[in-house]
Amino acid sequence: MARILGRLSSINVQKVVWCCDEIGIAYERIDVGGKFGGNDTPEYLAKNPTGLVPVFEEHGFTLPESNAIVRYLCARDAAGTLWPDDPRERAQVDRWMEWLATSFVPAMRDAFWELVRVPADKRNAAAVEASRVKTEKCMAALDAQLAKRRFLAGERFTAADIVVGCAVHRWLNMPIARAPRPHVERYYAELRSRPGARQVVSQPVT
Ligand SMILES: N[C@@H](CCC(=O)N[C@@H](CS)C(=O)NCC(=O)O)C(=O)O
Repeated sequence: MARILGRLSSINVQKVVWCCDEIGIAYERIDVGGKFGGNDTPEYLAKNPTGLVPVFEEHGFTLPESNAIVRYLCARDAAGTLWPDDPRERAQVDRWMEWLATSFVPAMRDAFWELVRVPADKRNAAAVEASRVKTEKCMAALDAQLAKRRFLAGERFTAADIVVGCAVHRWLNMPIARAPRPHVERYYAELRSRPGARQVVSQPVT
């Protein structure tokens, strides 16, 4: 059986869990990282020299990096649906996965860290505000896309919706003031109703 190494509170582990649940891949998930530790051992570093979670393992094949894992699993087991065959359609999926990794998650990082992980008396309010402003720009872009499309890359749910869905779940459940985004809220409600999303969307933001 496949193994996912990583704690479920990690957004990057969530992407892989949602992907496996969406496709119906059987796996065992092992808590690694954060308060569980285990990601600085020689054995773990041999699997992933960055020491970060997640790592996906199956039949002697080992792969770190959440977006690479999602791309691999979707290409292998969901080609033509979650990972379109047509290069132009697939590029639209990939483009939102890139945006998630290079824009949305970095924008949200400080607000998440300060409001969720740092004790109230030690928070950096300026960092939270800068992060909130950057994330709202990302949410405006997302809302504009979702005003025109049911899902990010069109009318069908794809790998892009898994990875961006994890970040939307985090942002909409963080203790922070947010501008109303009707199309994102409609989208999030639809994502939440998918059986494959259940583990991730029932996970509190911690
Ligand atoms: N680019 C990597 C980033 C992985 C990453 O930053 N993982 C964080 C958790 S979200 C981590 O391992 N933090 C250390 C820990 O949990 O101990 C990926 O997408 O998999």
